[in-house]
Amino acid sequence: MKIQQNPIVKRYPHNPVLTREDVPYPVATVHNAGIVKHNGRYIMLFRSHLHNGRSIIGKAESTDGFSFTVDPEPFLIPATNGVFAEYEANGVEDLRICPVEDEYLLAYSAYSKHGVRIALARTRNFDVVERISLITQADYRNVVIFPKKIDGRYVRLDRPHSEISPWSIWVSYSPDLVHWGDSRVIMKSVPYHWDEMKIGPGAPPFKTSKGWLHIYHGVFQTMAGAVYRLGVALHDLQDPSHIIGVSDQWILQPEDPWEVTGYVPNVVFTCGAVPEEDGTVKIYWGGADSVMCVGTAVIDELVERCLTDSRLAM
Ligand code: BMA
Repeated sequence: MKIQQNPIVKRYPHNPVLTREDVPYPVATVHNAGIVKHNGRYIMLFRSHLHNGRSIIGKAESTDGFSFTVDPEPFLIPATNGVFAEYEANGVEDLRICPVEDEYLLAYSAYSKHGVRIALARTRNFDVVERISLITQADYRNVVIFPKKIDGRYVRLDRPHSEISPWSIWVSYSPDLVHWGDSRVIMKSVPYHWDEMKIGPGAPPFKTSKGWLHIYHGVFQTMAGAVYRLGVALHDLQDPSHIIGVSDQWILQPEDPWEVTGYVPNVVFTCGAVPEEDGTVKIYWGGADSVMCVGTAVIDELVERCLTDSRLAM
């Protein structure tokens, strides 16, 4: 008997939607893209490894969210002067596009000989980009910012590096996008669970009637290396530091050939998702750090998983 699988995230049948062959300048990979719908067009800001092993960010556009055309030139490369030049010298990676009130905040990993930290930039139209500040010290990755200020402050999730306790998700607040504080841990991996090794923020959270929905990544260490999967958590609308529920089950794991093999095998990694008016969400993920893929889920079903089949947040 064949067991019928009914995945909660339905893969687009023509994945991958973007590969290095689609890029008009030389790159080794295309992955871990932030994405939003801006004026009816999908704007994707994707990471590529150059042939020196360092990463830059390219831009692709689409009218339907599935078929993308890449700009002739990269969108964001390491800064060449000022403080950003020192901290971006070894590459820029895994950019999230966070729609916050009336602008887009771009949060990305900045690599240098000093480690990895998060840089923040802003744009309104994807033509002009203004760098704001380096908003963490070293050894932080995966910053996502909630769409709305709460009590006058911006709210972000991030993932500090930790050799002492499992890599966990933290919350911080800022009045001005530059100074961040009131930090505390709000979600941890669970021992002997699919996310037991580490977790980190994924796509910027988006609003549902039951809470902010956050698609995150979780990692499990196997004898053959780490496996990156996606999970989902629901945060309180008034107080995002309060987690209402975290789905016990993952929502996506590496299965397609371009997720199972590639530059880094067994990876699905998200930096962006687009909620649609019909109640679905398009989730975008890098497959094996090599290509970009998309799938669709029903938002209510993701919320339901958090409410009815939840594991403890910590
Ligand atoms: C993480 C980051 C991601 C990457 C993932 C899998 O630590 O480097 O950019 O997709 O590993 O290699």
